[in-house]
Amino acid sequence: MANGQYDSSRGALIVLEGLDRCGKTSQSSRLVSFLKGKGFSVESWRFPDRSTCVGEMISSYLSNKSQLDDRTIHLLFSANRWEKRALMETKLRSGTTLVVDRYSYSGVAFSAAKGLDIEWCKAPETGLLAPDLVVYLDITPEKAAERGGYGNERYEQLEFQRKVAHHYRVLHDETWKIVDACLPMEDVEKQLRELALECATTCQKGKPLSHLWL
Ligand code: NYM
Ligand code: MG
Repeated sequence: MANGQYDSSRGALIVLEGLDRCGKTSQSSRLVSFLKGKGFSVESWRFPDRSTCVGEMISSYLSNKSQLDDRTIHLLFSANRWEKRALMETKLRSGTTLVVDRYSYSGVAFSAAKGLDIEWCKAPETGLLAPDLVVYLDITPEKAAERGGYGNERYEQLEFQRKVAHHYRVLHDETWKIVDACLPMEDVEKQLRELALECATTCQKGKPLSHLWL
């Protein structure tokens, strides 16, 4: 009988990353439905979580209703993850899988695209829970821009997205699963399902939780 908390069954932390308009949001809701259908307890999360006080400040910044210094907004995005960290751990340990639309990698890639030092950007993320799976929905900034256009939020501009794409390339490691986001939606969905199922099953068997940065 396992008595240590580290060898008990748990939910998986699955993160979807990518440029704006890469299809993360649609794919994450499809994936959640699929995993539910397979009998997993699963929730859909996203960062920024705009429902908190910190999230409201972020939302107001993104919609150009407020101005903030680049480092200040960076730390707010990070604080928005920290304020959800305890709940995240509770959910995972109680067996709920979380499919998360953006995480620390967005935090670093978007802020580094403004010229902030990448190591400085990573520092406040240290100690957050490490994802069990990072799927990068790969699309060129040009193709993403063709998809029904961007909204009016800050960062949703081709030139900026090119810099973000560059920083995702710098950040990624061999554990990331890269999925071609330009494939038909059903093909992207199928690849995500396979990756997520394998990951959720491994976590069910008691894979230990770990922390950023790996
Ligand atoms: N974003 C998101 C950041 O700049 N830093 C972060 O830590 C996170 C999580 O917020 N353009 C940016 C990326 C997006 C924007 O996210 C809003 P979304 O997924 O479009 O709501
Ligand atoms: Mg967006």
